[in-house]
Amino acid sequence: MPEDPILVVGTAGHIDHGKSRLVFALTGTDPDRLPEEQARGMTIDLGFAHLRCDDCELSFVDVPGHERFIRNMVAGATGVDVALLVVAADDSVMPQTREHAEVLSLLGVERCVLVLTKMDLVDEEWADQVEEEARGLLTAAGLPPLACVRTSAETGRGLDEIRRVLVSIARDPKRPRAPYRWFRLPIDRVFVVAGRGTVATGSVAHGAVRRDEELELWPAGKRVRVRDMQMHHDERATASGRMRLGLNLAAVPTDEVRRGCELATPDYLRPTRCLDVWLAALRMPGKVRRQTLRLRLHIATSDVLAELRLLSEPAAETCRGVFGQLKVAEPIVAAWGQHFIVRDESATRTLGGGRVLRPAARRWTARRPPSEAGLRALLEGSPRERLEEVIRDSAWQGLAEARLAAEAGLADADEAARLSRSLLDKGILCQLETASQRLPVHASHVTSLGADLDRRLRAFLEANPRVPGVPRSEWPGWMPRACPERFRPALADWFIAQQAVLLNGERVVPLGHQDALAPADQALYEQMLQELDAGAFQPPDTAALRCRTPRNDKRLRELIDLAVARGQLIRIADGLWLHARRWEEAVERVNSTLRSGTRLTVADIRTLLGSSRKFVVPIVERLDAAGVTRRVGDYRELGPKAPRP
Ligand SMILES: Nc1nc2c(ncn2[C@@H]2O[C@H](COP(=O)(O)OP(=O)(O)OP(=O)(O)O)[C@@H](O)[C@H]2O)c(=O)[nH]1
Ligand SMILES: [Mg+2]
Repeated sequence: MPEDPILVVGTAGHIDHGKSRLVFALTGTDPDRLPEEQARGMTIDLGFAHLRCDDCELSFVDVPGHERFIRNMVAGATGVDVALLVVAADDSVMPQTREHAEVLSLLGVERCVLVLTKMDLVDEEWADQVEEEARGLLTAAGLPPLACVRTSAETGRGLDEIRRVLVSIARDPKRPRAPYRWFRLPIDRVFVVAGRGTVATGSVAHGAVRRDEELELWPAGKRVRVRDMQMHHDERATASGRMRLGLNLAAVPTDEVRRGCELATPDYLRPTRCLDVWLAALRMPGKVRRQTLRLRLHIATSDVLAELRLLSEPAAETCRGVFGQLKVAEPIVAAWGQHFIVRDESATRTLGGGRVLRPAARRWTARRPPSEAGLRALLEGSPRERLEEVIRDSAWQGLAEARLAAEAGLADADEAARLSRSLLDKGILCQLETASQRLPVHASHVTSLGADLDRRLRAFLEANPRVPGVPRSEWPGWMPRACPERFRPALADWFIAQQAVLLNGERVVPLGHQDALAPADQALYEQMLQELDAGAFQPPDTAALRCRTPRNDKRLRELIDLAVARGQLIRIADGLWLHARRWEEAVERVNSTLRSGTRLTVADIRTLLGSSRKFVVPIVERLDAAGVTRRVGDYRELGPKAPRP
């Protein structure tokens, strides 16, 4: 059975315009619960009330209008489905009417009802003018009102109409809902219930939660258990979607929870002190235009000092649609797409606001400057494009799917997995795999690494002209340190498989590599080969080579390695090489004799090859290793890889 519609309604508007009295008149609950509020006749902190209207549950968050308490207003306006913008008909639009309208718009509140209060004090023509002014303001703020209701708390006028409007919004099947499956609740109030302990309340941002579920309490990141929960004093076993919720947390001291803390599904959020953002609007706090500003960030129910750095020099006193990076004074949590407000450092003026693009960003530096294209992809791109950018930016970090989803603003880890697969299919990502793990990497990193490896490989071979290439076993060591060690062999193989480099025997060389030798080396090389060829099956070792001098010893050894890599020499044992022609001859002679049906002893082979005992033993062992022969007692028979005639 579908749940009854629930709507979280926030008030907004200038001080003394009748917000609290309206909530009282609608619900019968006075939202001004603090003694100080009662004494001063004004709202200081958030107030709460609720009303059941037919099948709809209407929750009210009443905010203060006083300019000194805007931080409370912002905390309350976070997470409301619809705002009642209250304007006293006898006073019309005032400074906090404007400021609240701007805050609502910057926080992404999409639905607003204009309420003219105190209609018992003015006539209709007067009210027409007030309505026109207020409508103009809201429309200019991008929040055209869904309805305008004229009310009086004295006479009760308009109250039924407000209820009717709210019920129709609550029942609207097209009401936007956050697509995220994770549970998230920014806490706006904490209190203790005797015998039950700490209760934290707030407007659920999105997701579902069950009794006894474990959540993370941020920014500390502590795991807590939901002992039980209530919506307006009604016990609930589960809750999902936008609503006011009070969560009774097991074994959490009250001093560990305060407004600004958040509760969320484990592994969804993580603390950050640096965020890449987009500012829908920003007014300079002082007379001078600056690229770096100190200000106060209001995000969800928390507010912290922050330093904002704009991507480019501000062109005017008011910027619109600009990118920036926020460095905050204390750790906070944030998610992609989240709305925020910025106010001046002394908290007297709202300067603007925007949305989070990268919740956990790296500091912009001269060495690692921000990518405007990347920021734009996060702002305007499709979910798949955002995921692509998050993976590109994470380089070799290999974020888990849950993290990718949180940072790209995807519904859940399944969506991240599905979109990752489509990026892989399109070749936008490469996937490195070990037996048990996978690391998706943006193809651009692999491509640019390939170009870099090619350059380094060429430079290495140029500096070492007699080295025939990088031994395959050493090739993973050429992979970047940024790539996790366990994935380096897979990455190294990937370049070979993609033919970004070539495998020449067991050596890695760049494409089109010609190991041309300098003339002096070439002469020595040929001499060495000739001597080894002439040595037949009793070839000289390096010390015995006539072409060797004390000065060319190292060079000669390198040339021998090169000849082995080129397949012109066959390494038999330490310090013993046969010319490739001689090796083939040995294989041929031994093979044809064995094929004629004779078994051979080592002494027979020595005679067959005209060799001596010192050489023939390693040669026969090498023939065994190559599978040309097979040892049976004192004899050699045909091996499994003996060439067929
Ligand atoms: N005559 C008349 N007075 C009203 C009406 N609504 C509110 N008032 C009075 O206006 C004063 C301010 O009302 P509140 O509801 O406290 O105003 P508020 O907007 O909540 O003020 P803050 O919370 O401080 O921003 C109170 O004295 C109310 O009794 C109305 O419809 N008619
Ligand atoms: Mg009030």
